Amino acid sequence: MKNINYTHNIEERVAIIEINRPNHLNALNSEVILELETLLDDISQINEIRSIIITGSGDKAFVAGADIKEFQDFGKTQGLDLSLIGKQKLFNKVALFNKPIIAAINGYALGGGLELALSAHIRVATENAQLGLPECSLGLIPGYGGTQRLPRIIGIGLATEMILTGKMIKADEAHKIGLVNHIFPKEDLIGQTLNITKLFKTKSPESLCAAIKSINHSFTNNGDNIESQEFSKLFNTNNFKEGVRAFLEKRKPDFNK
Ligand code: CO8
Repeated sequence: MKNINYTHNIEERVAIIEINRPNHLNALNSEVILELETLLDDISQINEIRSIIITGSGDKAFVAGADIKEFQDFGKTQGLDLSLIGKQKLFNKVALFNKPIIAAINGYALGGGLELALSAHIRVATENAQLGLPECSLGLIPGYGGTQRLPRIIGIGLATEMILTGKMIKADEAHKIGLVNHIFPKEDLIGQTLNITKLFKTKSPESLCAAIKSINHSFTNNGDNIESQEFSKLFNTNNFKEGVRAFLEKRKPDFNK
């Protein structure tokens, strides 16, 4: 793929996606979004891969936003398409993915870049990361889910301030307000993130998928019902039987069949 470096480690059951447009600070244009969509569709079918890390190439940026050059001449109809298609192809696909996705933020995560990280299930960052939603400075608002997901993650008060001021915050502040879960040294970002993904290997993949779906519906009217539905479906999985049998037999479950 032209704009993505992709590796996977079947033994560790993890895929690493690196967005690779360093000369444009990894800004997301429609080509990158399409490549990510195709790759995610492929990975969703690979049972051996249990989680994904998304990061940016170079040491300056995770993703510095949607590609401003691409939408500079757009009108209302194209703007609506940009938002809806981007959500369908990438942002909502990430949020509802059937395996955990961690955004490893290695520098600027701005605009659509932060919105991509907000769609991921866990965010970790390097000390030099800077996060913000500067869309109002461009005469826009966050259009890839930022006004919806940021308040859910950090609360409406702080989210409103971040969106209306467009202010970038540094990694330590992002950590303090729960926007990123961990800060890791730059040189060991992926190594430390892999330590989190190792824990997913010891969980039933169907449970992780159901938990992601259920958590995505928190703050909605139907969340409670979705949780019960997802919970009940798991009783029909072999991995539920394996998990319970392993507990009773005082051994570790083997979810890797
Ligand atoms: N789009 C396109 N190109 C970009 C972007 C971007 N978002 N960010 C950086 N670049 C390019 C620069 O134009 C520059 O290219 P060139 O060398 O050809 O001029 C190159 O990357 C390097 O950038 P800088 O020289 O600016 O690097 P600095 O270290 O001086 O500054 C910054 C780094 C502060 C990150 C600066 O690049 C910047 O402010 N970038 C824009 C950040 C931004 O506003 N992001 C939000 C974009 S809008 C958005 O994401 C909207 C999403 C939701 C709406 C769309 C869906 C509906």
